[in-house]
Amino acid sequence: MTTAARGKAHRYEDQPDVAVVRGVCPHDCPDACAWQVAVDQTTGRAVDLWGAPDHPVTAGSLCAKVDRYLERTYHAERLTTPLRRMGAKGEGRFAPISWQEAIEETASRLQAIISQHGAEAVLPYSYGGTLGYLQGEGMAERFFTKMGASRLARTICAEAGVQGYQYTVGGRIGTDSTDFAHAKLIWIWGSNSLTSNLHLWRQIQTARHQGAKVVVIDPIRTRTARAADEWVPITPGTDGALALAVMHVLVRDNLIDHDYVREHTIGFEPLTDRARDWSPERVATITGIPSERIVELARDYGRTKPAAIRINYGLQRHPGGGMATRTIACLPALVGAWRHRGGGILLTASGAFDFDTRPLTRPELATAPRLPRRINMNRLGDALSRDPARLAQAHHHPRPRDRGPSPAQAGPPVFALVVYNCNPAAVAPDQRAVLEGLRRDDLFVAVLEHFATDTADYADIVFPATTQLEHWDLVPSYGHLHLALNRPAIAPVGESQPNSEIFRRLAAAMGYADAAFRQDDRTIVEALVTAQQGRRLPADAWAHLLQHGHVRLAVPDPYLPFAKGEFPTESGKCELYSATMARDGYDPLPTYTPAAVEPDELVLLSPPAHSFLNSSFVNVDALRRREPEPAVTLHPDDAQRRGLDETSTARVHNATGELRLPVRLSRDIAPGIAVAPSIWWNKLSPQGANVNQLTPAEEADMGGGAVFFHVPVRVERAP
Ligand SMILES: Nc1nc2c(c(=O)[nH]1)N[C@H]1C(S)=C(S)[C@@H](COP(=O)(O)OP(=O)(O)OC[C@H]3O[C@@H](n4cnc5c(=O)[nH]c(N)nc54)[C@H](O)[C@@H]3O)O[C@H]1N2
Ligand SMILES: Nc1nc2c(c(=O)[nH]1)N[C@H]1C(S)=C(S)[C@@H](COP(=O)(O)OP(=O)(O)OC[C@H]3O[C@@H](n4cnc5c(=O)[nH]c(N)nc54)[C@H](O)[C@@H]3O)O[C@H]1N2
Ligand code: SF4
Ligand SMILES: [Mo]
Repeated sequence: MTTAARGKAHRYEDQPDVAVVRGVCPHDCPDACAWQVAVDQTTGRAVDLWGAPDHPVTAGSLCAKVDRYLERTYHAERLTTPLRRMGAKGEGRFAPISWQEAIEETASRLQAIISQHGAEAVLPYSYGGTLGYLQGEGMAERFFTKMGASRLARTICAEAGVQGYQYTVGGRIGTDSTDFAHAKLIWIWGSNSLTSNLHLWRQIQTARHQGAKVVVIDPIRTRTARAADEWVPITPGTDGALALAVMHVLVRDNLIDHDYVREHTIGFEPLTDRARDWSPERVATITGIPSERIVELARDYGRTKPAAIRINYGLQRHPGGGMATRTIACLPALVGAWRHRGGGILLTASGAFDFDTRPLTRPELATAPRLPRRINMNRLGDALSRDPARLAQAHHHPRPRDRGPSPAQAGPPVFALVVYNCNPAAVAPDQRAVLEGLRRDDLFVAVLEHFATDTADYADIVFPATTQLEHWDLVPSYGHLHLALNRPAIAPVGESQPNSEIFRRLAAAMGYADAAFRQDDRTIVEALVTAQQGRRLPADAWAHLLQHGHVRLAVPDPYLPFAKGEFPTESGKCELYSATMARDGYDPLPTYTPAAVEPDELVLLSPPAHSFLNSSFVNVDALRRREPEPAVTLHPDDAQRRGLDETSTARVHNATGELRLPVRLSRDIAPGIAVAPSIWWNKLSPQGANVNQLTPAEEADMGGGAVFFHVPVRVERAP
């Protein structure tokens, strides 16, 4: 792939009418690939796109989805003008209007709502359409801060795990993903790397060529599990128990790195007592993993050095997901894995960026006397309800010690929703409640989008947004240590504008006179970079980015964050016992609490489809054709018990909703689970509704995180 990409670059270097522009993939993916775009200078069209050969992680290749980015950018259904709704909400009938009309109408609706109900009646709603600093929460943050709008707790993906992980190690940092190449044992825990983190696989392959063993712990035999040396099927939501049994064996068999534990951890004695309760025999009945296998896993982990764990977000989308992540994060310290290059654990690298984002977000623009309320994005259905009790429930309270307000103090109902970089009608839990809220006649909805998504169909006003080929941005990574600059390669398609410009225009129409709303995109990006120079970035980072397109963070190379302890926790140690957790209302020691599942229920999992990125790319025909039509996959034993086979249609239902899906059978899943792929567009699904009809808006134990993978359902033959 690398050679091919180099060849390409050379081919265009010989063509004076083709310019090659550097950029970076904006998608919600740990790989943050740097790319290069060939643009025909006579037509102004992008004609080719490939992975940057000189980026250490991208190494010349993009994934199959983003290989189709030009198709997506020049898609016949790209939104090219602002739109005003003509039909009923959800119907998707619009008429084109001018930018001036769209901006003025939106600003005047917002102003009327603010003067009648206060600025908290406006709710911004955004997530991972782009991970760019600027087109993500850049100008948008300035705009909503100035307004004093409700704030959004962006909890839909990773919050439970991130909070849990931080209790143990203190920061959102871990093993450098490129160091996985040096590991001798790799556990991939709750992650389908070949689908969702492709470029890690290259490091893993390097490690395997040098004799490393790769074990995948997952209820599904994913394509990653198939490619690995071993698949350990686990009952969903029981990973914390498995980690406790591993600790039990490590202690019992004395596979502990006592020096590391003594110097760099706190709470080993009480942890030892706790782990004693979690014998492999007991945990076998919880996890479905035979006790001998648990013992083998633990011994392997204790004896192989370096051992690296790639833990990811699959296992934390559960009621006990925060505690499970916190528990697993203790393991590397117990065996001293942090000492070695290629040892440790990686959940996210985002904390390594830790930029001072004030030059971007401008917190000083706030004028409200107190911080506005914060709404948990997983509770969108409740947030859009007129019932004060439900609205109170939508307030973010990430820890037991954080109390939500009483209904009387929940604040005004939401009367305006401004959606950007997100498709909540398809991706948010409790879809019925979300759609019911979006249908409210007294709710004004503005959506910034590339396409008429399920969400855009509910908008009063739709703004056409530019893609990454058309705007400036700066993109960090949550999977590696390289920052990349994105330059616009082509002119905006149609009349589309960057999010930054749309909020700039809205700010002007709202009468926000601050200079912050007149700064241009390139200036903002440059100011953000220069503010980190000499701190998180090398002193010449901006010049380097302009020339090379990407730059490594100014962190040591190799990057072994905890080789000498130095955990950014309260104690400065890896907290096996956490006083912070006790104060926050949790058990200070690792533990496991089972989640409720009735005997006749299956646990429905809906992990990402290989060819989609969340709900992005579902409308790219070539990619949709690669995905099988939505179906529910069952273990043959579970199907037989229900009188189902591959000719049947199943009724899959629970208290949240119901779907009818064709049945598929597979022995590549653990018994007791059902699998349906995410995240189809509702309107492109055979039934007009996707799996989020069934996912409840309940919260995980930490961070107000979503529980997309703890969805108990009943499955029976559809009449
Ligand atoms: N192609 C593609 N790539 C993507 C995405 C996409 O939609 N498509 N999404 C992107 C986003 S937003 C994110 S957050 C990341 C997600 O990346 P990851 O967090 O790595 O998530 P997945 O790769 O979906 O892997 C989740 C895995 O967890 C498993 N799982 C579910 N419950 C449990 C459990 O209780 N225990 C264990 N051990 N495993 C469990 C599922 O079966 C699944 O295989 O990927 C990003 N990359
Ligand atoms: N059942 C189930 N549901 C899930 C998950 C699951 O595994 N199963 N995964 C969850 C996870 S991990 C996540 S992160 C969320 C993801 O949910 P979202 O963050 O909503 O991700 P996408 O579905 O990709 O939608 C992003 C939208 O942003 C738009 N967009 C992209 N770039 C821009 C831009 O520059 N400007 C504007 N205005 N728009 C842009 C895209 O066109 C797209 O429609 O979904 C969650 N939902
Ligand atoms: S989605 Fe991920 S793997 Fe694909 S190009 Fe973007 S960053 Fe790379
Ligand atoms: Mo995510």
